[in-house]
Order: sequence, then C-alpha cells, then structure tokens
Amino acid sequence: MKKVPVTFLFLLFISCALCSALNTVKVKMSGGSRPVEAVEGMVVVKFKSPAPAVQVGLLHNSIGASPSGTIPEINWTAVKLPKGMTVEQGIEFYKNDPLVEDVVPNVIYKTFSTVPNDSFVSIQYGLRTINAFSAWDIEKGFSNKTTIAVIDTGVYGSHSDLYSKIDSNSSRFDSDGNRVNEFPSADICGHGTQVAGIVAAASNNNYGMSGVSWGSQILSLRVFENCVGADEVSISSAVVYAVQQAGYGRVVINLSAGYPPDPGCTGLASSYVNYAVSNGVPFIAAAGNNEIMECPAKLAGAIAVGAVDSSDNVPDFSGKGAELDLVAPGVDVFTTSSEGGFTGSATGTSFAAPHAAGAAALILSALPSATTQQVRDALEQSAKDILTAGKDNSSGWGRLDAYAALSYALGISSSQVTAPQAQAEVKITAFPNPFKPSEHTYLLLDVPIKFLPDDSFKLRIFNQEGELVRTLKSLSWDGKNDAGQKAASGIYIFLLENRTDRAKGKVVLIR
Ligand SMILES: [Ca+2]
Ligand SMILES: [Ca+2]
Repeated sequence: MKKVPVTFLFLLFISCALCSALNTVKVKMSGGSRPVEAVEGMVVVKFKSPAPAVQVGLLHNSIGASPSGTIPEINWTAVKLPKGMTVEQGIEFYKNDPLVEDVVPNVIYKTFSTVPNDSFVSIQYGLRTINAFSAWDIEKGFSNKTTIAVIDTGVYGSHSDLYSKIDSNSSRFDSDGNRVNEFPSADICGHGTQVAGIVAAASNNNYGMSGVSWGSQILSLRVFENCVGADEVSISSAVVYAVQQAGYGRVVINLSAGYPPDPGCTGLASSYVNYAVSNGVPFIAAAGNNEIMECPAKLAGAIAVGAVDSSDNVPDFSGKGAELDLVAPGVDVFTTSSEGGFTGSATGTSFAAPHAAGAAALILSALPSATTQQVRDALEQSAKDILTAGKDNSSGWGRLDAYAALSYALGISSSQVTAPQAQAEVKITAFPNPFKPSEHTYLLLDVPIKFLPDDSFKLRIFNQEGELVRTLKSLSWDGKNDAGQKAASGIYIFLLENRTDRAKGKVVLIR
C-alpha cells in the first residue's frame, strides 16, 4: 500500500493526458529567493527515528491532517493537510514539533526536455521517436531564419496551426513552368497540408500539434494541378524558384513525390537536384512507397528518406535500396489535415521525409553556414542504426535522431550525450501482486523516477515461455494481450526500457 500514491501520481502524468492536472501552489520557502511550485494542501515530513507511531498519529490528529503515503526506505511521509491550511502553515506546524526532523513542500518536477504546450504533442509519436524534445533544448529553429519549401499539392493556408507559418510568396506552377502567386495557399488533395504540419506547424502556441522546426517558415509550392500527378517541369521550376529567392534564409526542399526509375531518373531530375544542392539547399526526398527507390530520391544528390513505424520497424512498402539514406516516422503520423483539423493516420514515406526536412532546418538555423554535405553527414552519421548493423538497404544509415544530428553538426560528441550508458537492470515492483483482473482493473508499476522525465519508454509484457503478450506506452496493464484478449493465469515478466535504462519485474496473474 505504501507506495501507491506515488505510483498513481506518475500514472497521471504519463498515461492520462486528459486527466485534470495536479492542483499546485507557489510556496515561499524560508531562506529562498523565489517561490517554488508544489502540490496544494500537502507537505512531506521526515520524523526523527524512532518516532513512536502513537505520538505521530496524535500530532497529525491535533490539526486534522492525515498521512497519505510513506516512503519507508528514506523515511519520509506525505501528509495531507486539513482543508484551508496552506503549505506554509503546514510546514510551520510540523517544523516546530520535537518529533520532526524535517518538513518540505511536495515540489513539482519538470522534465528537462523541451515540451511545447500544444495539446496533441503527447500523441505525436514521431517527435519522441526522432528525439525532438531534446533537440529543441539545443535549437527550436529561431536562431537564424530558415524556410522549408514544400513542393507538393499545396498547403491549406487557413489552417489554425499553419496560417502563421505560410510564406506569402507561396505559389503554384503550371506544366509550362509558369508561376502564379497563391497566397493564402490552397491544397487540392490534402497531401501537402499533412507534410507541412510535420515540418513546421505553429508550435508552442497552445493549440494542436507541434512541428519539428518551430521557427521555419513554410513556402508552399504547389505543383499538382489535380490529385493525379505533378509534372517534372513544374517541379523543376518550383525547385529553381525556392533556391533563388532572397530573404528566405537557408532553404530546405521537401519533395514527398516521385516516380519509379525506368531505367533511371531523368536528366532533368538530376539537373534540378544538383542545382539545389550546389546552391546550398538540402534536397530531402521521400524514398517512395513501392519497395524500390524512386526518383528523385534515388539520385545521389537527394537525401532519400524511408519510413519506420513507432517501434522502428520498416514497413514493407517503404522504398529500399543502396541509395536509401535514412528512415523516419512514416506510419500513422499525426499531422494537420486540409479539412482544418488533424489526422493521426498519415502513412507513407511522404510523411517520413518531412521529419528529416524539419531536422535539416534545425541544423541550418543553428549553423547557417553549414554546407549541404555537412547537413547530410549530420543526419546520416547520427542516425540510430537499426536492422542489420551498419548501413543497410532497408533503413539506410538508420532512423533519424534530430537531437543527435544537431549535436553532431555542432560538434558535440553525440556519444557523450545520447549513447546509452551501461544498461544497468533495475528491478521494478507491480501492484497488486498477484494481479486479479476480476477485482483490480489495472496492474500498476512502481518505477524509478529516471524513467519518467523522458517518455521514450516502452513497456513489454512476456509470458513465461518468453512470448510477447503486450506492448504498451503506459505504466499500467489491463491484463489483456495486444489482440485485446484476456491473458491466461500465470507468471508474466515485464520489461521497461527507455533510451538509457531498462528495468524488469514479475507479476502473477490470477483469473
Ligand atoms: Ca501548434
Ligand atoms: Ca542498419
């Protein structure tokens, strides 16, 4: 029983985005220069050892307070204060009693990663996957101006989470290469709007989602006349236009479209890619959804991006081959939709590439003099190696890590900051144990706090035969398998992992 309140607190933070937040107050600490944020109506007391339980109980009773949980290993007791008593008054009361060694407010911890206030950030798995929260501690994209050219079906420019980000030079191009200014921009098929949200939706604006690069402008260059296809001339014109505009700062091109090479990519494709790259514009191209490397991603100058899902698995459809440079989230990605809302099902390498384009823009914002080769090296060399060791045809150099890429570009040894430390295994306890789903709705895990600031963690539950039963992103289990069926009675082993640590525990399930 003793640890339950603490566990519950963590669960509220982690798996319950819609639950009401803790009531907190600012508490002025004696000797402190500014107030600290703490839980309202609660103090945490350390009693002198040995403090007779009866006397301690009488002390609580004398003001109508009640203990709400203890942490016996370190000898602290959380105390719920009577209604109307402030935290300062509670501290004053306990501090002066001879039974008490120390008393503190229940201070609120904040994570050390950058967490924007956009309401859907918690379900944007792609941001966690690419380590965006840590990347934003280094660069949010405001240090130097950058523009991401979204060469696509257009962008729905009136979207509440995009309109402030759309550049007024946004344009459409016809098949003769003629440009028409199109501002506010419009999206004829919905695809470009989904790409645009991923690269640079308005971020930390208390609304909707967050883009990878908070500071980048979006230049919508619509090359699709209809939903069927876009022609290479209009694409070439759009590329040249994006490269030539002054006042954009450093430009990154994202092209989430292409065609199968037959026999190879056209000379025109080679020309426009080389033009962009030789003029300092990284050219990010989706690898394609037909298992092969499509054009222009196949070209050496393009940075070709394939897809992974939330578990770093490469889907069958993702373009594969020796020319693949890296992979990024591209299955069920959450992003802006051209109906004005959001979608959680954007799937395809189209939505992987913009994660890399956003990361490239962060690098250029931090390092505006970086060459396109330096941007490429940073993205590739810092990618998390997955599948077979080293570069491979299904995942290229590995899965995008925006934080590691920035660290690499800035010359901070990424091994210093991101490499997992020796994976010391920690034991975690489950409550209740045995777990009877007929009586207890959920099994709760009591985990070390180091797992919590960074919600890259994954919980996997195995049966005694070592078969994976359930994969979860929360610290509670309802006793069902991934298919939603009730797990049978038996011993289950759970394994909790984040980027640097792992913890293990056991529970008995009784039906
Ligand atoms: Ca937003
Ligand atoms: Ca690999």
